[in-house]
Amino acid sequence: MKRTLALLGIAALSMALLCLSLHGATGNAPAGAAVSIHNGFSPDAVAITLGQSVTWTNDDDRDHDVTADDGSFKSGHLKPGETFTYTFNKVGQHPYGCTLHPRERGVVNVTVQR
Ligand SMILES: [Cu+2]
Repeated sequence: MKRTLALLGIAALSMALLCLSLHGATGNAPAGAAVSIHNGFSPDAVAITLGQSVTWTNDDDRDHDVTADDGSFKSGHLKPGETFTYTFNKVGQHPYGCTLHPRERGVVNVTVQR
């Protein structure tokens, strides 16, 4: 009987630790980064970890777009107030720009989570 109680105790403890570790894992993974578009991208360089996403918001009074140099992501025309979110599943530097205004450039740096 005492043995059964002890085993139950260990089982409960294991469950608690599991919950704690799962909670910790999600706690370590913030949503990612946000970029405002207004006469260019601000900030023009953001750093995230693998699996996180970046959300761009057109805070300007004219259309813009977000287009990766390698074509891996493409927002299409973003009207004022519209947003575009992309989740990055590839490590490395992802340079992008606005095809409507070629001088507007940005980069997303994706690293492996530690
Ligand atoms: Cu633009």
